[in-house]
Amino acid sequence: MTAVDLEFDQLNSTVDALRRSISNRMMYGVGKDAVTARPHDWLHAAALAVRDRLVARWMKTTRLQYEQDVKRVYYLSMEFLIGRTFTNALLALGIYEPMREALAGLGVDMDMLIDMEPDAALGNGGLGRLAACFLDSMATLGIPGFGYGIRYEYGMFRQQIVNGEQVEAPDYWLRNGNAWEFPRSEIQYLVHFGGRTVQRGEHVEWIDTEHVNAMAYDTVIPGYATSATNTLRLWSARSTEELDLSAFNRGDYRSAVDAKTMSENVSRLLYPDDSTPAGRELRLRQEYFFVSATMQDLIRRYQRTHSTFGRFAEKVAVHLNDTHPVLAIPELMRLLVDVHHVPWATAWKQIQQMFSYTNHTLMPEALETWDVETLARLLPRHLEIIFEINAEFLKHVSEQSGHDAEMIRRISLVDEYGQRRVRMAYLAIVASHKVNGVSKLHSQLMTREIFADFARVFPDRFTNVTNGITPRRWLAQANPSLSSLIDEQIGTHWRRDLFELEKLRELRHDTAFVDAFRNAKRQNKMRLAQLLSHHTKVSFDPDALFDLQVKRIHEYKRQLLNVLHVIVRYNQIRANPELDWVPRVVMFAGKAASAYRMAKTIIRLIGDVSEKVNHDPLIGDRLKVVFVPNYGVSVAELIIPAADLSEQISMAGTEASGTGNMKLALNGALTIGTMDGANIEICDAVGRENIFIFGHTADEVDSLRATGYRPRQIYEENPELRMALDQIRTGFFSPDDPLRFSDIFHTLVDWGDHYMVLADFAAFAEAQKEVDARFRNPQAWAESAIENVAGMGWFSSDRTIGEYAREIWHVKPLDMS
Ligand code: 26V
Repeated sequence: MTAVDLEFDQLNSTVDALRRSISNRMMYGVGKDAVTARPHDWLHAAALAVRDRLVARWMKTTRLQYEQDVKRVYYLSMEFLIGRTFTNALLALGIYEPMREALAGLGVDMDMLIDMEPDAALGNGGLGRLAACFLDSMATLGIPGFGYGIRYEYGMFRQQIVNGEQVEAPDYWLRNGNAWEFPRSEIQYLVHFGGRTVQRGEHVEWIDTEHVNAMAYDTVIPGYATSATNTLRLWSARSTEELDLSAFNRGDYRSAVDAKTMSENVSRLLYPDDSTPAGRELRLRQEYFFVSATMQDLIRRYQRTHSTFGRFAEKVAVHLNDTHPVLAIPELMRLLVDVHHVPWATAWKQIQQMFSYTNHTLMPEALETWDVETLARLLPRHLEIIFEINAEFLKHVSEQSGHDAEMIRRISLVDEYGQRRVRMAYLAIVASHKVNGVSKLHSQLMTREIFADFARVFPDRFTNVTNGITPRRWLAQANPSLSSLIDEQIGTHWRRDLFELEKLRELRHDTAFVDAFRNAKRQNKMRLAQLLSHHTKVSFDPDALFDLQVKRIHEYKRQLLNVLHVIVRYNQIRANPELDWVPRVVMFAGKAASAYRMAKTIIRLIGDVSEKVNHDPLIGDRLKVVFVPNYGVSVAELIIPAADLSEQISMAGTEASGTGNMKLALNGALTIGTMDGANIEICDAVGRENIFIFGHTADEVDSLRATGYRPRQIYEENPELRMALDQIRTGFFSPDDPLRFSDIFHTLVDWGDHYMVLADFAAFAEAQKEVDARFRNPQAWAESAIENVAGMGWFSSDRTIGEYAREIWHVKPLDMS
């Protein structure tokens, strides 16, 4: 920051200045008198006062970007799981304490305001939260970047547990307005659907379409301790139809608004399903809606300072967060070729230089395809363009590697078996100069399995960039007790350079530090225990081992493995209550996709097991089981700092990376995990002796499957496991409905146990014994926990974004001086 900026910031950061701003914003922004203001009004006024302070930085950044004619990154994502903004912005600006005082001076409790802000939950899980961490890091590093997505009116559903079952409630997060966004009614683009194409002279025209307007809403993304900021631009659908007045006058109110409502449905709702390519047509409309507006917007921005497309690829990088924005490729081709009359070959070359793509999952059912008929009806011109790209690509491949008809069929962008479908991931690969996976293992498996043919055709295209998380939100903000201790020891710079945490390693034998470290954890556990007791009417011992599995509910993540172990443990304690058990609180949290039956049954099982265990007088504090409802960013911020143990137990080869694993380790939890995703890299970083690794590796999973996996045999040969499974099957936990969980039993024992829960059970139980043994020795446990925190430098999303910027986007930080 320059001296002038600093002085300006300091003037604005005093308690007095803040108090004046809040009062002003209450009066002129909210339009209320402090005397009648309600809590929401205070939140709004305070947020506006904070936002005002961001705007000066924002404008400066934008001005410098134009002056330096920088290359910009367009990060396209259907999801941004931002969470709350208030605390994050206060910390970025360095005005957290002054704001607290200013509000107190006005008679307002800041903690109450913080808890009132709704989460911006515009994402499902890992992929959406990663996008949010990336925005934070891009801004902090001064990388000129824009997030582009959809301003869903309804975000991720709120999860309620009613009689043990997940019930989804709509999340109307905009109910009380959103102080952080700037509506840009002057920035609107027409997005077309349907119609047909005609050849006019040399050019193709797309005509007879229906359309909807995409209107921009901008949110400032502050960088931490820098005046650099970025922009998150989200599109909202606005009808091009006015109200049908004659219908209205006839009293036909429904049809008067129907057309308008229908077209505006495009940005109504986030698809709350990350396991099936759901929602079909409306989902496709969403995808096209957002990329069309985004491509029009980036062309307009480029053209403000350039009169030809000659330097387009030098100035623009487009990143596809998974395949959901892949239609940006044919859309940009269409705009360049049909509208701006750039020659096809030139346009295609530029696109290949500009685009890059991240794959986030190997699960075959999550790989997007769209059927040719639907595309032909909704986006006829794009389908033509895709066919053309495919023809050229297949020609290139057959020239290169001969006419291997089988190979050509396999890699065609159009799957010709049965109903013809376009494979969106393949289109992304062909159009991108770089394709990356999100952990070392995932990137390897990607080129060995799902994209093996492409890796042979384009060997230099595939790369790895291991995920990361922002230390600002996930340590500084979520865990003030630990971060203030770290500040005392090594200063505050770790927020910008997470490798600084390595300095903690040498403190692991320093008794004063170890005590303080344990005390910080204990404080977090007490806070959580109180909250949970309040909600569940069950008491939790803050000295018990807090064991957390928090993530979407999915069979591959194997919450069932964890539950089975809980049941076995429960039976063991009942059989031998006199033994010296390490007391544990096992917590689960996570949402199930609304149509995913098995995931919902798993939630039900956790609930039924916890009912039984928590109310069994023989058990007492030795074992407690909790399902924490409505897992999301804010709940994560509350519970992750309280964890002792982090469960990362997916079947090896299924979890692309995981990012919760990083958040938990950064907050001093030890991991029990398989050699999957980023767990492998976490193991390298923290040391094999500070993590509990168990189970089949990805290669072992393959060979076990190849030689014939027989789960029933395991069931028959392991009496403890058999008892637990029989209890599930016979209604021990669901006496009111004994067959409730019989599908779980059969899935594991008779129907192939696809995710090899039983194959890893014994090893998991052994590893859990080691966990207990380590926990009995508080000194040893604390040392390992410190090693975990100290080793997390690599997992900062600043490191991740640095790699993307250098290796993939070829962009440099803005010069802020
Ligand atoms: C698919 C779909 C299909 C249509 C409906 C909505 C929807 C939403 C998301 C997805 C794909 C989910 C993929 C995903 O979240 N992958 C996770 O990405 C994380 C960040 O890279 C990674 O850490 C996790 O391991 C991976 O599961």
